[in-house]
Amino acid sequence: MEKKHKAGFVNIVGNPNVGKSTLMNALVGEQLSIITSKAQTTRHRIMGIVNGDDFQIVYSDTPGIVNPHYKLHESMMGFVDSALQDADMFLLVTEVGESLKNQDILRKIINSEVPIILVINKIDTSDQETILKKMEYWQNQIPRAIIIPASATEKFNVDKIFDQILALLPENPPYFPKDELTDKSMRFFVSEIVREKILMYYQKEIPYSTEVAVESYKEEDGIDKISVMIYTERESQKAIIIGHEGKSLKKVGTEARKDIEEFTGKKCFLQLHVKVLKDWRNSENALRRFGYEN
Ligand SMILES: Nc1nc2c(ncn2[C@@H]2O[C@H](COP(=O)(O)OP(=O)(O)O)[C@@H](O)[C@H]2O)c(=O)[nH]1
Ligand SMILES: [Mg+2]
Repeated sequence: MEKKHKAGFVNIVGNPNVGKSTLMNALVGEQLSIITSKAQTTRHRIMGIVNGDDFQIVYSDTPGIVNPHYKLHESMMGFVDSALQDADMFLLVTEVGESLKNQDILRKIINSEVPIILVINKIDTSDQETILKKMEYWQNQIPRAIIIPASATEKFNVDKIFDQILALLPENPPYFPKDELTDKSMRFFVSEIVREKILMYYQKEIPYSTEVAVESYKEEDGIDKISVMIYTERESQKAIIIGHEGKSLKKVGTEARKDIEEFTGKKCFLQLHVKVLKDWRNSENALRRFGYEN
């Protein structure tokens, strides 16, 4: 008799900076989502697919829940909303110091009909007593949740989360071809890698007022030639991105190129340009062009 096939959408949601992207990368075994210590690193819904002979898990990493101040944020929360709608189960990620905040989105998750695995992440920064108390706290808050303490960076209990997901996965045919790893293109990952370097090397509002788009992507024999545009909201920000004698931009380019080459396994010629696009965070046209449609 043929074994039944399981498949489902496992949607990873939670507050900013709790380790959602780190956890998805650990579960998928690939660096699909960029990770930094800054909030709002993730701006899109990014799928990471794990395939087995008789199962397919479609993870979705999502932006951390924020109160929208810009149209950009509204669109980011639109991605979270889409993840609320098609989830077969939630990985609700919290960190060890965190308690329940009264947010709409969290309420919707708690009141939904699908299973919740509540991850208490970053337990490497805590102690046994605190962790046990936190587990009890969450079990009282969300009685139907399965609580798993974990450390995404130390890969502690990631296997346990995986086993639990597999146990809860519904019977379904695969949603995507079995050799697919993600729903996103190489162009998307290149722009994310460049954005990660900007988040790492610039301070204050610079990373938040910056967007990155691939202008052209030519695959040639043994080398990819990629041209990337960095958009800022103001001239002053553009000057900061470029830096004295272009040194800052050069560093972004060098570091991004290394990561892109590691990701593709191929040599890369990366060109970076900077342009001002006034108030792009509040412009519907610009946001659409940058792929923030939901
Ligand atoms: N100590 C510790 N730090 C973590 C852990 N998981 C993630 N982080 C860090 O938390 C920060 C935010 O991680 P990220 O995955 O981008 O969080 P997200 O905003 O929820 O996607 C980064 O600096 C991570 O290195 C963990 O298990 N332990
Ligand atoms: Mg993230």
